[in-house]
Amino acid sequence: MKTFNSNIILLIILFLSCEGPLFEVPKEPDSIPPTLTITFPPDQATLSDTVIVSAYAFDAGGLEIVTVYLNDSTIISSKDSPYEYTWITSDFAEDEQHTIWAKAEDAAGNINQTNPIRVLVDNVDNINPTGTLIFPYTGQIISGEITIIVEADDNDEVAFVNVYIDGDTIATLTQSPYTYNWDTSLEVDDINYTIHVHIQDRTGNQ
Ligand SMILES: [Ca+2]
Ligand SMILES: [Ca+2]
Ligand SMILES: [Ca+2]
Repeated sequence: MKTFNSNIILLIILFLSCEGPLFEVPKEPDSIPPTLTITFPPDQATLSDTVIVSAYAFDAGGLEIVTVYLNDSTIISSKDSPYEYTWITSDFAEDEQHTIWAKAEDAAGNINQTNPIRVLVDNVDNINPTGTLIFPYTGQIISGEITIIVEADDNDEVAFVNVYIDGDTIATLTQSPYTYNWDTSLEVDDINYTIHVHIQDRTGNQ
């Protein structure tokens, strides 16, 4: 009976001595959310072909998961960097805005999330070129050698400018400035001629 009592006392002493570090300040819990940015593409970018969507994330207490969304579909979900995704933009709607945003969670459950960025997918030039016949103007009386001047422009690139007189092609111009020297002395005198031009871009838009 005596032995039993002393064992209890010993156990109590052991228990007290094993109690936590009473005089140490407990470690602060991690309350700082991760640093997070989308490093590519930039907001409002116009994209074509294949691009690498990438994000940067850091947390002093360690990251749990980094998630990147494209139009609300998950394209990256990873604990470790690099946070990258190969995006074949031609698989997505042409001439439309697409949204990318990212979310990061640290080991303590703190969450940071980016503002959505918006990018335009533009793989095909479907915009017509523009242009004007600068010289001569309608109703003008001309003589001798004159220079027909066409102004042509395109969002992408002008492929060629065709110049017609009375429906017949007289010149195909591929270089700016788009001009053609017309020797009117070789033409029938005192009649009206109709000049018109046709402008085409590299994709075939007219
Ligand atoms: Ca943290
Ligand atoms: Ca387009
Ligand atoms: Ca065009």
